[in-house]
Amino acid sequence: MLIKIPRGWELPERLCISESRYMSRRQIVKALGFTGAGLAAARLLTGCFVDEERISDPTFKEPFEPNVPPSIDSLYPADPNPEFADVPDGRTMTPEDIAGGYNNYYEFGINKTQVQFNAQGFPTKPWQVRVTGLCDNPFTFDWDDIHKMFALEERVYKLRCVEAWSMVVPWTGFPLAKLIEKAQPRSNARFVRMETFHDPDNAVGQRNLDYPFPYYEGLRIDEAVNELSFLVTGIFGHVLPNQHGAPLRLATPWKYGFKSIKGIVEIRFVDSMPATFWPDVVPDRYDFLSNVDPTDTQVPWDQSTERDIGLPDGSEEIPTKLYNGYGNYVADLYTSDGESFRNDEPDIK
Ligand SMILES: Nc1nc2c(c(=O)[nH]1)N[C@H]1C(S)=C(S)[C@@H](COP(=O)(O)O)O[C@H]1N2
Ligand SMILES: [Mo]
Repeated sequence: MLIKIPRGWELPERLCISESRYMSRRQIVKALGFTGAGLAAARLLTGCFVDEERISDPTFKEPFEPNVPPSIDSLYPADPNPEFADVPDGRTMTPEDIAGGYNNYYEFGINKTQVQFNAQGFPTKPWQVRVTGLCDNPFTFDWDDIHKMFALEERVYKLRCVEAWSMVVPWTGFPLAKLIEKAQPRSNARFVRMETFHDPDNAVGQRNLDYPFPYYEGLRIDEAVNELSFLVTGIFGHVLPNQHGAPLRLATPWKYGFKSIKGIVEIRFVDSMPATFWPDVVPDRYDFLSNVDPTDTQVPWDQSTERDIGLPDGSEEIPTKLYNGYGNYVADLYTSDGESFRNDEPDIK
């Protein structure tokens, strides 16, 4: 069944269609020598919705722990890491159904409330993650290893989306630094590139050719080994449900949410700055670092405040903090040269 789906928040007000399609159409129109009027007409013809098939029944809610064997289930809930055990900054924990009912995961469509349904039944088993590139100990690990390879811990983190909404949730997982230590990166490994699965048969949003799937992200290696960088296997004391990026996603709480890549299948050590998904989709708006910054004016959403999705509508706007309030962990990373990659061209696609 084809239905009309509202525009995603990541799309700018002025467009009814996604910018990447707009960009490529603009390039085509330019190449054909059409005028602005021709472009406007082309845009009108496209209509104001994206065709997306709804693949599941929205009245059915997937249980949060589908098919988890007892040997893995028993690892949850993991012990809280005392450093991140409390809800920070006088915030409140976001209720689980709200966090799990409002998701950015374009692989499952651009409508945040629909993602949980479109992601139902997505096969996360078997799953393989490749750790590869410039390292002495490349390895792959599977669904069981994701949960068993390193000691799991729980951390309450804030997540701040560039769309100026935020939430506070308890993730379960392990430090990215542990995985990096095991991989033994070489001295020329200056960045870590991560990639999401590609499975358009099972991920309806990946049939939307406006976006350059599979999703890809990256960190500087010093960011990746920072204490805060966390590979996430669970939430609210159980295995991660699909809409949050099962079976493995990243949490980098001082950066905008889109850096926290979901559905990871590859972690690759590279020697120069990798291209990343959103800066490729909307050039000049997002940069490689994308640290939370209340003074940022390159994005269409006012970054000075944010809305906590767990609080009732109309509640007070919360002032946004530089580095999302995690400056004591990460500010040192950005005091030397190379702070902004805004105008840098990625070397690796
Ligand atoms: N693969 C993939 N990862 C992704 C996204 C996506 O569309 N695809 N969206 C990002 C964005 S914009 C945000 S805000 C967070 C949302 O995470 P949550 O749904 O668990 O709150 O996931 C990020 N990771
Ligand atoms: Mo986001």
